Amino acid sequence: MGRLIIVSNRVPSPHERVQPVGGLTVGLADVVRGVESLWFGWSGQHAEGAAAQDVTCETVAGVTYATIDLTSAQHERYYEHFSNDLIWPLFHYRPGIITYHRQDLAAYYGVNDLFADRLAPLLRPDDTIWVHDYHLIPLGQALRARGVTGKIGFFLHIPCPPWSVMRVLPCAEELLRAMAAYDLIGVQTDEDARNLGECYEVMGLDPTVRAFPIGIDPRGFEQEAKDNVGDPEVRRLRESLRGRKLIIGVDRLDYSKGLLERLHGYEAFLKRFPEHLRGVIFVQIAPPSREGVANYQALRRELDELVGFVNGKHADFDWTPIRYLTQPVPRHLLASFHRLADVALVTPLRDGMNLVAKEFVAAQDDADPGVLILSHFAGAAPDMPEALLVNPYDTDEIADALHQALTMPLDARQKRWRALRAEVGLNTAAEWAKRFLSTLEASAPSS
Ligand code: ADQ
Repeated sequence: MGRLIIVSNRVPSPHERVQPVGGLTVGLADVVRGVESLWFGWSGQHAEGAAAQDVTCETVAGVTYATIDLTSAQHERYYEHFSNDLIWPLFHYRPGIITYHRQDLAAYYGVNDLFADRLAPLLRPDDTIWVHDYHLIPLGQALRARGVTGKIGFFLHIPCPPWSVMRVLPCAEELLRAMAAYDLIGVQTDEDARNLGECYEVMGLDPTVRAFPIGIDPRGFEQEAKDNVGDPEVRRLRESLRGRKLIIGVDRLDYSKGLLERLHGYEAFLKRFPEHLRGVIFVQIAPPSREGVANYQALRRELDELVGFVNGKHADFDWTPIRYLTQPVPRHLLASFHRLADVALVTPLRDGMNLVAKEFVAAQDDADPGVLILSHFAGAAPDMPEALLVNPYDTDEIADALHQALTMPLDARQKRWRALRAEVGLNTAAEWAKRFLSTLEASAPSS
């Protein structure tokens, strides 16, 4: 095999290059070990004028990171508008909140063409190219137009809706036709694969679409959780609980994660099961993301208000039911926080996979495992039936699940956790990447 070329909107930050975090960077770090690799994408920086579009290269531990800057106009139209205010909500089954402008579509193609222009000269004929996510759907086609002949695969990290939702996108057929230029299209779940297959059937196309559910590095995360339980910050959390049960939520502040619905569910739980009042603490960690997008700003205001309302209504002078943190928490602390928790609330309204559910499972231990409450609408749900599965729109179902989790006997918790841990241990990030790449290598060459 020649080199492996990874392309994603954002290239890992210099810190992540040395110590990879998150499913994607960890999974790929394992695959790129021993293979000559290049990772291409946006630097995360803004710069104006022609200089912004020059490629900067840095090699760390055998991987070359090649980045370009974007102008603030490109960033706004390609990233904030088209990618995150149109494709993201639509693919998460939310056509009611999309915004579409033709100029944004033009900017989206413009940045994909720019990526192709800058990447093509760096390529060799036997390179294998793996493009990631919804920001870069037309990149494969753009590379082909520039004479690139090697294998090019694409992985969609977010859900894929059925044709009846997809067709709301004014440029749906154009984008799907562009996506069909890849030799292999990977999605998270069988449902996503069926939905995309249906779209292509309507269009009379038949590209290769397969499900490759992404995983985590469970041993690494478990180790991190164990290694840091003695950390002063983790001790501070433990001591502050004073024997109360800990319910944890960890998400990017995003409407797809069902944070408002989760808080309503927790409030219903406090009302219906008053025996738990003062006996539990819900720590929700939700650092803001995509703050330039209006829907995210509105959600943040609503969350501030709802947390204040629930705390004001149910708190006592020596107990507050919700601790709500919008500052990011370092990953090693997060792992140990998960380990301390008795229950994790993972209730997205729709999620490609949801790695937090898997991380919570990896961080627990057999002696006294916590319980995972998981939305049916997370891509992780079909493979995690031993979680307490809930419909996040049903606040009473969340309330019931919380009560069930907090009162579940040890042997039942162990039984569920062992099955979940086995699944998380089998389907790792490294396995995911290997499966995708070997299927890509075996795929028929594109015409
Ligand atoms: P995300 O929407 O970002 O990813 P998710 O998979 O849950 O969602 O999380 C990604 C990572 O970010 C996890 O490793 C998690 O620990 C970390 N993270 C999340 N919230 C955090 C917080 N508050 N503080 C610190 N770290 C936090 C997209 C798709 C998902 C899919 C992934 C991978 O939306 O459905 O699972 O890609 O394919």
